[in-house]
Amino acid sequence: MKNIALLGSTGSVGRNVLDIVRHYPDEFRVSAISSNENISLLAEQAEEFNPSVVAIGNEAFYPELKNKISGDSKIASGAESLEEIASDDSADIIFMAISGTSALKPLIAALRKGKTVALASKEPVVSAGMIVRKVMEDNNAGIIPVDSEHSAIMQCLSGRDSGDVRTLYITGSGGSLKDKPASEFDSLTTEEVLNHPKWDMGRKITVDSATLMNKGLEVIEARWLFDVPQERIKVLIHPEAVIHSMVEFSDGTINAGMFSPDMRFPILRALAYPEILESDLPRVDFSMVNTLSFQAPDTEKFPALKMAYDALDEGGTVPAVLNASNEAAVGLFLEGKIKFTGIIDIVSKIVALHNKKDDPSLDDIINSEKWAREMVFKEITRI
Ligand code: MN3
Repeated sequence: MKNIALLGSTGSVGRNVLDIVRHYPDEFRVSAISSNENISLLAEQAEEFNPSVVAIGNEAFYPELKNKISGDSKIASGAESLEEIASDDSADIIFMAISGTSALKPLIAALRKGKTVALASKEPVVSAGMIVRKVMEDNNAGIIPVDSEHSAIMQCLSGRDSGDVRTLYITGSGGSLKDKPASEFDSLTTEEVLNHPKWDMGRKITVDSATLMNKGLEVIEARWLFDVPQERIKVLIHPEAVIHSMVEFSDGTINAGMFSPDMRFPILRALAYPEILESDLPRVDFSMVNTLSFQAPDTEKFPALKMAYDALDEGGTVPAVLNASNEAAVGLFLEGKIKFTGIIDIVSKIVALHNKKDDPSLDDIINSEKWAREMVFKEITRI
């Protein structure tokens, strides 16, 4: 029986994790859950899974949550409570499904304790990849990727290290705007952007898929998770979304990681790792897949991808600024405060304004992210 501390239990990934746990009552137990502010769902989940700890990130919701929970779970609140859960000794796996930059401190706390982390949150690895890698290695901790592309890469590598890798191919379906002409981008509504053809995901990541920033962030994520330099990481648009990434080895052979586009596959892989558990998840039916096609991404129409490679080349605090300004700008787009094209305009402006710091500390990363978010808000109050 594995104890799972689940950070971000009410989001799209978190709900899928609980769905897997429900199907394997003899394998997994949920020891802790957390949400930022969705107290009604959090209370329901506490009722069903009876975790030892229930944490609410936003302290203002603590009294209301306490009223709603009748069981004997301990109720915690605030950002520190997430770090506590992340470093809890009774948990065998820390499952991080918090979206955005708030995942950074809990991730570092878990790695410092030598924990195994199932990581669905890509942002902390994007912002602080070099530090995350070092803390992981220094403390003999482990990260099992849950992002589908990186889960597929892990599947392809099957234990081999980066020394045997020639190229990592990260595939992507192309997002909701693949076939829309760029001339229409200015007038896109949030609904049009959120209408993803293949994956059902949270709102932030769906917007990132539309700009292709998501692939850019995944390139940065892969660079640090697998210790492969960016020149060896390529992005391919693969609309059928059957192959989730590929690894070409130095002898020229290639492994492809395939499964139906359903987050529960990488989640189950991560929870069961290094075992493989029997599942009844929807299989790939090759009689229905007539073609597997691949295209190079259109970097003129979607400049975000090049911005991500450039941020890796620049290094230091630049990826953190790219990540945080993107997160803030996407938030503004979702609130209807800026146009779709405003996202990338703002991000490139803030990255260009940033005075980077080389060899940053964790505090430098956090401060650069804070600076980037403030700059985004300044930018729109000027408009
Ligand atoms: Mn992904």
